[in-house]
Amino acid sequence: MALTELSAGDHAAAMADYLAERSDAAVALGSRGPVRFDAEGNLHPDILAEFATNGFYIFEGVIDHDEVTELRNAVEDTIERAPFPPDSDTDAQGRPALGLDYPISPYIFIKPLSDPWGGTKLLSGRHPVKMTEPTPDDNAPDHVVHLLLQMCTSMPAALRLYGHPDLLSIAEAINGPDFVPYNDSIFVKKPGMGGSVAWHQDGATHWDNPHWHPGIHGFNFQVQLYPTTPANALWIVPGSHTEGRIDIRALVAANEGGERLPNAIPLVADAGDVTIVSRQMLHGSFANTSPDPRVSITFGFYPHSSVLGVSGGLNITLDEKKGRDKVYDAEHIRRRSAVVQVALDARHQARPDERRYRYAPFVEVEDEYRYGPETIASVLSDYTLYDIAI
Ligand SMILES: O=C(O)CCC(=O)C(=O)O
Repeated sequence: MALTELSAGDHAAAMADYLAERSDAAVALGSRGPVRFDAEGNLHPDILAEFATNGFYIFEGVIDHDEVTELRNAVEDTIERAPFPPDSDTDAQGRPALGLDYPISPYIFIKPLSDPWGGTKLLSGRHPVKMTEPTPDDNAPDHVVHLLLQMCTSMPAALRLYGHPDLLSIAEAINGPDFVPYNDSIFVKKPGMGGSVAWHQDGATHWDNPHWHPGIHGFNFQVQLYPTTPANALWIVPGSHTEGRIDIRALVAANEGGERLPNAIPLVADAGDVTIVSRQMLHGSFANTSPDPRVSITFGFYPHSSVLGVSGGLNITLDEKKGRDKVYDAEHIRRRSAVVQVALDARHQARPDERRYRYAPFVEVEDEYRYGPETIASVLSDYTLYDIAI
C-alpha cells in the first residue's frame, strides 16, 4: 500500500524499521558533544574538522533548563496569539492576533501532516519531491502552525537566545568575525499533526560560482526545545554538503524506499542541544506521526564574502515574483546584522555575569545599538525586510 493511503498510526508503523536502522547509524557516526574552545578561546579544531567532513555537529547541553523553559513558554504564547482561523485578525480568544503590524505574517499555517513545499515552485522550487502526507486523525484541526517567523520582534527570550555568546562564537569560527545573518524561523511539529519538509538543499545562489566551496552557503543552527526522536527529527545525508547541487528528484526516484533515503540519519538531540547543519546539506523531515513534539528555533549565518554585492538566488517571501532581484549591499547587510548586536546586548542586560560576545562589525559603535525602546523600533520592528537569502 502507498504510504499516502495510510492513517497516521499506520504511517508511524510503516516507518519504524527505517527509523531504528538509521538511528543506529547516527549513533555510530557521532559528530556530537559539548561546545569546546581551545586555549585561545576559539572553537576546538576537532569540532571544526568534524563539521567540515560531516556537514553537521550536535552541541550537547548548550541551553540551560531555565532558558529552555522560558523559550517553550514564549513559543506556546506566540502560537496562542496566532490568527484563528488563519485569515482572521483575531486569535482564538478574540484578542487582536500577533503580527498585524509586522512587515510579514509571523505565522505559516499548513494542514496537519501535510508537506507544503514538496513538488511546488515555492522557495525557489528547491523541494522537488513531495513527501508522504498521511491522513490525520478525525479530531485534528483544519490548520496547524508550521513556522513562526520574526521571533526577535515577538519573543524577547528568542532575541536573547540570538545573542548567545557560545552560538555567536561558533558562527565566528565557521564564517569569520564579520559573519552575516540569514533569517530566523521556528519549526513547530506537534504530535500527530506536524507537517514534513521535503528533501532539499538550502543554498540557491553559488552552485556555479567558480569559487564554490562547501561552506559558501553558510550554515543553520537549530536550538531544540524538546528531546527529538528519529520520528520527528530533522534528517540529513552526512557529507552531502560537499557534493554540489544534487538531483533530488532522480535520487528519490532511483531509491526503492522512495523518500526513505538509505544514507540519511536523524539528528537526535536533547532539549537544550543545538545542532549546526551546512546549508548545502541534503536534509528534510517526515510528517510527525509520533506522540512527541518538536520545536526547533532555526537561524543561520553566512561568510560575509558570500553575500556582499550578491543578488539573492533564494526567494523566501513565498511570493514567486518577489525577492530575486535584490542585491545585498553593505548598508543592507549592516541593517540586518544590527539585530545580532542588539540581541547580544539584550542578553547581556538579562545576564550581566555571562561572557558577552563582541561582534566585530559593531565593536566601535556598541553604544548606538543598546537594547531598548529606540532599537526595538529602529532595528527589531521590521528586520525581516532585510533577511538575506542566498
Ligand atoms: O526542521 C525541519 O524539519 C526542517 C528544517 C529545514 O529544512 C531548514 O532549516 O532548512
